[in-house]
Amino acid sequence: MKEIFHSQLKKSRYVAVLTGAGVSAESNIPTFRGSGSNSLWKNHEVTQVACPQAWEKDPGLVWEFYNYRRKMMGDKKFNLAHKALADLEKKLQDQQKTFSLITQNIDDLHFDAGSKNVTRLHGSIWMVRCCKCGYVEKNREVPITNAFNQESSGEKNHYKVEDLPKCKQGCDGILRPNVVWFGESLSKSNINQAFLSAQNCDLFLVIGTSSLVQPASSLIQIAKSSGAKTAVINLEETVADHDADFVFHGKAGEILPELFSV
Ligand code: BV8
Ligand code: ZN
Repeated sequence: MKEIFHSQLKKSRYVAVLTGAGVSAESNIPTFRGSGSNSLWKNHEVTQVACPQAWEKDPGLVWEFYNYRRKMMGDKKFNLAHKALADLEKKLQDQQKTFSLITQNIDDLHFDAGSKNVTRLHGSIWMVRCCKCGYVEKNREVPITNAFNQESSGEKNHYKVEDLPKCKQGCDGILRPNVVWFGESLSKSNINQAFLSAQNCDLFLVIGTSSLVQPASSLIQIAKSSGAKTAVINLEETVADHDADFVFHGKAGEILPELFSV
């Protein structure tokens, strides 16, 4: 299987990649599903906190969730999986070939590893957006405001509006994480870029994702129906395996350096 994949990669002119939380697992960032994951936070399902309804009801709770994840992600480094993808992009560029990386992850570790052509389908945990004027800026402050210095007491609406980060453009709007919540649409430019990559590539790699979140997980079907060869690299079996031309089970940080060593 590896040899056939190597010859496929060698003759490929346009490689597109979709990554998920599994590529950051070896950087000690927990995944949402699968073994060793924890889709719960303080007994809240992630899909119940990372959504507009939760923001409407209790923005302080949503910020507590993101403050906790920013604190956990703040000192994490990219791993061999991120590095292998950045090296592959460089190699293909040197051969005048095309490489496009589409990620579902919001930790920005692909950028830290040196990847350049990255489409962040679900945004970045290190960007904030004003709910009033739409102003977007990078923000790496942990805690996000002093009020989040200590754990909440747990009762509803523990944090008040005055505790939340405010827009610095003078509109006094509240800042939210610039990520795509469940039930929110992805940015048109990002999803169009991702569809284009899936339609035009001749090799589509799906790495470290349970392939359950839409519309990201529809990309492999688009690639396949556009004639691309497809490969799934994941710690355990996923719903995308049965249709893929290549399947490699194991840790991305161990598999990718070998797979890309052509
Ligand atoms: C939308 C940012 C239109 C927030 C995230 C059909 C069509 C359209 C929409 C839907 C649909 N069906 C359902 C929906 C709704 C929903 C959805 O998909 N729900 C799921 C739960 C069923 N989709 C949406 O709401 C999307 N919006 O479609 O807009 C619309 C509008 C209104 C109403 C309806 C539709 C928006 C989705 C974006 C949500 N935001 N992130 C945040 O993170 O705080 S998604 C979130 O899940 C993360 O980004 C995460 O990356 C992502 C996907 O999960 P995975 O990356 O796959 O991670 P997971 O843990 O699941 O899997 C990791 C894998 O790695 C495992 O298989 C594991 O085995 C493996 N692994 C572990 N270690 C390793 C490893 N592999 C290799 N090496 C290792 N070492
Ligand atoms: Zn503003």
